[in-house]
Amino acid sequence: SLITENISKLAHQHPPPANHIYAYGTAGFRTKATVLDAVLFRVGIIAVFRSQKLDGKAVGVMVTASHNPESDNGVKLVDPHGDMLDPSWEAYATALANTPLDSFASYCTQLANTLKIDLSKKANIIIARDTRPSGDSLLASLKDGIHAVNNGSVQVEDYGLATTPALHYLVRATNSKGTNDEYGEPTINGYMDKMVNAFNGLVQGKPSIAPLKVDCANGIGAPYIHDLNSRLNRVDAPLTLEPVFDDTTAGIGKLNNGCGADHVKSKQQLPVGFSPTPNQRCASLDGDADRIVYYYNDQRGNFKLLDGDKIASLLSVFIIDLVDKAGLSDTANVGVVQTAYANGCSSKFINAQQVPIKCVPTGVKHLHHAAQQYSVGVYFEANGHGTVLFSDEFINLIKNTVPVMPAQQTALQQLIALSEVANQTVGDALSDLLLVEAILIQKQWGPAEWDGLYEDFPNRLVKVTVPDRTAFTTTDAERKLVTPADLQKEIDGHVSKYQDGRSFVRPSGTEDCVRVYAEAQTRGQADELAFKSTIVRL
Ligand code: NG1
Ligand code: ZN
Repeated sequence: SLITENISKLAHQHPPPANHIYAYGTAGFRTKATVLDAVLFRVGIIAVFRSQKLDGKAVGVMVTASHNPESDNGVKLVDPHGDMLDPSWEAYATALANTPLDSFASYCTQLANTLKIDLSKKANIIIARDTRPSGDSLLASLKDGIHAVNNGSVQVEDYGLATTPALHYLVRATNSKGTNDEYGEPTINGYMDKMVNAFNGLVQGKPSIAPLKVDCANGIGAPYIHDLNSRLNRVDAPLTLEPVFDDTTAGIGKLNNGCGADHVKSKQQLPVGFSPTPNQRCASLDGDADRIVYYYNDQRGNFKLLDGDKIASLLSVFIIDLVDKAGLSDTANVGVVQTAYANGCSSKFINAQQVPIKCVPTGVKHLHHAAQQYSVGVYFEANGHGTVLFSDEFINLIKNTVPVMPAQQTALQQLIALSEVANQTVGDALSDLLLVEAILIQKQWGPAEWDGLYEDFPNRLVKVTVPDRTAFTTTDAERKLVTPADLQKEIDGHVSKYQDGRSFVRPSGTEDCVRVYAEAQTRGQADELAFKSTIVRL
């Protein structure tokens, strides 16, 4: 057919490198930018298929490698509701990426047949990228793929440079426009306005708090934080943002380099060359602004991290209190979703607030899915990726509850505002920042007061290269190894010697390594336990 010929012709302009195997993992395809050209072309095709399969609903494609080095890049697909690509389609994407050039076009038509996709249908693809220098040409390859299956009714909306969560928002807003549950105006302005207006409702008239230093990882977060700050100024909000590491000049190697959320969280250190004054509140975003961690130096100059677990704790305490004041504790269930990497002290703290915790395997889609089971589901990875999901039933409940007291009315209004600040599609550094700041403003708290909710167990995360990471399989939300046989027993043996000790080993879903995690009561013990788990015949 014409389309097969067209695909074949264009596919040959985007040949895959020899002997390279790709996998659509927890973060889509992600690797060195130099080997991604063919992948982007092919993702363009699968995006059109996905949209056609879903009656032309808009599907998103984000070109980013998040917190990875500037020379990496990646691509992930966003489903019409604004969430991650349906897992069954991850396999089709992987298969398409790995098909040899000569059989590629026929494989595409075969896949379309199997999936009963009508190639004459319309499709709508929304695309964006982060600030990486490779982004421009990869976006061009993506568009080539989209147009390879263009039947004349394939529509592409290119938002250029945008954050990952903004793209998720745009997809959901586009598809819900004109329906009963419109998500918001499908523009970047609409995205910002929705958050800022709701934030303003939460903090209006409250005394301002100290400015927040925001490390933008020299990425796409930088223009967004500048924009957010001017909007806050315009509405006279009690908050000012001071962006640092906001140089987005592409190709000079600054992105995520010595700064950003991943640097701060994994090194448990300040960005390089950054010296905040004692008790100054600071936050770091990652390269596509879907993660955020907070931190400060205490009076004695000790570095203190306020990671995803501390954010989840702050949020859940605040929300539980509001639900209580709204008189809905008996009808609504609030829950927290974490992964094995959540600090044991955070789990203890949250449990002590009578909030149930669910532990799920690493990967946003698992957290998001689990959080959807609650009226209000707070989910966070320790690394700072997370958000708060509000169920439709709960939103209806708070909108339809008639308050009998002013305090109840305020609580109901605040819950509605929170649901509008919180990105309902994916973890969002800007939205999370506004959620945290709204609570700190209401409580008039500095970072030390927030930190005082509980004290973390010292912990260590180590990367270990092994001959074959697929030999490592896990159970119990990745907290226990099933294979290699007997390894878990040895780890358990070590763990049992430490009070409050916890350690586990799991294969990474994004890098060719296994990760070893350990926590214990003291820094020395955590390091020792991590070391022992590392030498357990890995
Ligand atoms: P892997 O490589 O599977 O550990 C990492 C992060 C995840 C998640 C994904 C996707 C850690 C320990 N792991 O996964 O939390 O963010 O990348 O980006 O932080
Ligand atoms: Zn990211």
